Amino acid sequence: MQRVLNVANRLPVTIGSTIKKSSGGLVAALEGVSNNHFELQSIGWPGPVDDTAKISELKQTLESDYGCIPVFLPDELIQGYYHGLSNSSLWPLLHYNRAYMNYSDSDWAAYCQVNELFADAILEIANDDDIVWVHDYHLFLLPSLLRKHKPHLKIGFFLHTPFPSSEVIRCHPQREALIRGVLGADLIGFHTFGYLRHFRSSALQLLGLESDMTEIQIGNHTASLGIFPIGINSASFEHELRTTDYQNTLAAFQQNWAGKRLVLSVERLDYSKGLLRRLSAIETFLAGTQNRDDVVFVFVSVPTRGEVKEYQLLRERIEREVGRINGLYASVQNSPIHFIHQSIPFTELCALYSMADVGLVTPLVDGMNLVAKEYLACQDDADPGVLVLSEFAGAAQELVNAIIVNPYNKVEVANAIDHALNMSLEERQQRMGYMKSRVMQYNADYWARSFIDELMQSNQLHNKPRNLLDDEQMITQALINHSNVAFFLDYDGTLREFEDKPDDAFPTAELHALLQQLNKAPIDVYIISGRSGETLQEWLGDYDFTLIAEHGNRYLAPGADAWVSLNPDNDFSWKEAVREVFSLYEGSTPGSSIEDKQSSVVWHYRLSDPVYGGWKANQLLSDMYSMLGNLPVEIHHGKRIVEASSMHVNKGRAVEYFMRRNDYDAVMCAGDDQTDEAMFRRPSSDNIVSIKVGEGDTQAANRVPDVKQFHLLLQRLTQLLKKKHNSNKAAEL
Ligand code: GDG
Repeated sequence: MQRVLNVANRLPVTIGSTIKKSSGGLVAALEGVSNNHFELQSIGWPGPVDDTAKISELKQTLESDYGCIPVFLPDELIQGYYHGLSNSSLWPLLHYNRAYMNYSDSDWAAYCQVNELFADAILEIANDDDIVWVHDYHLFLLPSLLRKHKPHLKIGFFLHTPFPSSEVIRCHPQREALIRGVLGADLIGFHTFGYLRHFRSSALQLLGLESDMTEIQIGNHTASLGIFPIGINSASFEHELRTTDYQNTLAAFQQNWAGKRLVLSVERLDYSKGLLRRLSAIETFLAGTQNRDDVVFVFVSVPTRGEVKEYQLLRERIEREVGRINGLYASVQNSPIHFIHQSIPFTELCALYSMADVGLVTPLVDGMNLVAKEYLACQDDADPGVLVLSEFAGAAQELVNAIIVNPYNKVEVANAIDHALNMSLEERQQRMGYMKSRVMQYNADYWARSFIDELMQSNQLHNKPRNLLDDEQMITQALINHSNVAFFLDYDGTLREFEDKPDDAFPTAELHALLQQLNKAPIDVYIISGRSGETLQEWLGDYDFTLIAEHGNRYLAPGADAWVSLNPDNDFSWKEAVREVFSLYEGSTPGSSIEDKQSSVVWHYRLSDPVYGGWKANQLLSDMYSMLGNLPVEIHHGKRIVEASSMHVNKGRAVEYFMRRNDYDAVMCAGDDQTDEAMFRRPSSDNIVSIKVGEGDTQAANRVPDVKQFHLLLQRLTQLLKKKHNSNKAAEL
C-alpha cells in the first residue's frame, strides 16, 4: 500500500495526563483516506510536553499506538516559530491584514530552524517511493528542504488559507524565501482559482520565473498548481445525527429556546472571521426589526492564539460590543446575543447547526470555511434553514445558492438576515437541495483522494537534461581527451547574470578573472551573443576570443580590426516595418523599450510588470506572425524579449561555420535561452557537449542550475584541460 507521510504543524493528538486523539477537520478528512487506500503516517508537533524526561517513552507510544511521528520543539523556538512568524506575520498577510504584521529576524530564525527540524524528522523515515504531503503556512520552507536532500521524493503542499495578491505578500521581508520554499513541491494545492492565480503571479513577480497557468518551472524542477476545495467529513455528521446523545441534546436545546428563531455563527475568535462587522450588522438589524424578542444570535467563538496581542485586544472589543448591544436591545423576555467564548462538544455543535434557522457566516476573508458546509450537512431537507455567506469565503465559490453578502456592508448583511428569516419554505428547499448534495458528495475524503491522485500522477514529463552537478565526468571525458577543442559561450544569462538594464550587465571583476583563465587554456573560445558587435568589442575585445555578435550575424576574429559578415543576405529593409509595430507595443507597455541591432530589432520588457509584459509579448508575437508573410525574418520569444532577426542568421549556423572551418575534435556549446537552442539542435555526438544554464525546456543534453555554477564548471574544466595539455607536452619531450 502507498505510504503517505502527512505533515502538519500539529499532530492529531493532544498530550495531557493521557494521550487523546484530536478531532480537527484535517484529521477527520484524512481518516477515510487512510482506511481505504493509503497507509497514513502523521508527522507534527505534539504540543508542549511538561515532563521532558518522558520524551522517548512518549515517542514510542505515539509511533506504535497512534501512527504519529512527533517533532518535539524546544520552548524557545515555539514562541518565534509559531506565535511569532506563523501567527503574527504570515497569518495576517495571508488574510490581507498588513497592519497586523509583526516581523522580527529572531522569529524568522526560529521558523527556519523548525522547518529544518521537520525536514530532519521526515528524512529519517522517508523512502524514495513515499509521498509526503505538507500542510499550511507554518511549513512553507519544508518542500524545498526535502527536495534538496531527496530530489526524487513526491512532495505535495496544500495551503489552507487564502493566498493574497502579490501586492500584499510582497510586504513580507522574507517573501522570496517563502515562495521559493513552497516551490520545492511537485504539486501545490489551493482552495480556489483566485488563490492559485495570486500565488503564480507572486512567484513570477518576486522570483522573476516564467510559467504557464498551472506550472512553474524553477531550476530543473516543475511545480504544478491545482485547485482542491476542501470538504467536510460528511460521514461523521451523518453518523452523529443518528445518535441518541444528539437527539437528547437537540431536544434540550429546543426546549431552552422554544419559540425563538436562532441565527448561528461558529468560529475561532479571529479578526479574519469578521465578528465586529457582524455585530455591527446585527445592531442594524435589531434597530430596524419589530420582532427583536423573537430572535437569538448564538455566537460560538472558540478561544485561539491568546498569546498574540491583536487577539487579546479583539476579544476585549467583542465582549464590550456584545455587552453594549445586549444592554441596548435586551428585554425581560430576551437577550439578543448569546456569546459562548469556549469550544463546545461536537454533539452540541451538531444540535446547534441543526436547529439554527440561519447560518450566519461572514468572514472578511477565509480560505474555505468549513462551518458553512457543516451547517448545510446538519440541515433537515424537509424544513431547512438558510445560509448567509460572505463573498470573501472560499466556500462562496461553491455554495452559490446561499445568500451571498459583502460583510463590510452592514445594511446588506442586516437585510440578508431579515430575508433569510422570512424566506418561504419552497425557496429554502430549492436553495438547500443543490448545496447540501454538493457538500455531502465532494467531502473531505474526495478532497484528500483527488489531491493524492494528482500528486501521484504529477510526473516530471519534461525533457530532462542530465544535471551536471550530479555527473560531470561524462563531459570532462568528452572534452579533455582531444587536442583541438572549442567553447561556444553565450554571454547574458550564461557567463553573466541578468541586470534590469542590459547596459549594466558588463563583465564583473570575477568574470574577468574567469575569462583570463579561459584565455590561457588550450582551447578556442567563441563568445556568441545576441548583443551588438560594438558592445562585445568594448567589453571583451582584449581577449584572444572570437566574438560572434547579433546571434551569428557577424564575427570579429582575435586581433582582427574588422568585423566579418556571416549573413549571406544584406537586405534589412524589413526592419522598418518591424520597428513600427514594436513602437506601438513600447508605447502601450510601461517599462518596455526597443533595441535596434544591425540584423535584428528587439522589444525588451524586462522592466515591465511580468504578467502584463508576458501577455503583451504574446500579442506582439501573433501580430508579427500574421504580418511577416514572406519576409526573410525569424521571431524569437526569449527571456523577457521579443526579437525579429534575419532568417539567414542564427547561432547554430555560426557554430556550424566555425566547426567546418577549423575541424574541431570536441566542442562545448552553452547558453540559457531560446536563441541558444539553435546551437543545441545538432546531431548528437560524443564530442559535442551542449549545456543549458538555468531553468526551462531545452534540447541541450546537460544542465547547470545557474551562472554561478557554470562559472565553477568552467574553472574546473580549464584546469583539467591545462593539466592534460601540460602532461601531453611533457610526454612529447
Ligand atoms: C482553516 C482556514 C479552511 C469550531 N468551533 C468548534 C468546533 N469548530 C470546528 C468547526 C470546523 C473548524 O472548527 C473550523 O474550520 P474553518 O474552516 O471554519 O476555519 P479555520 O479553523 O480558520 O481553518 C479555513 C480550513 O483551515 C480548512 O482548510 O476552511 O479557511 O482558515 O470544522 O466545526 N468544533 C467543535 N466545537 C467547537 O466549539 N467540536
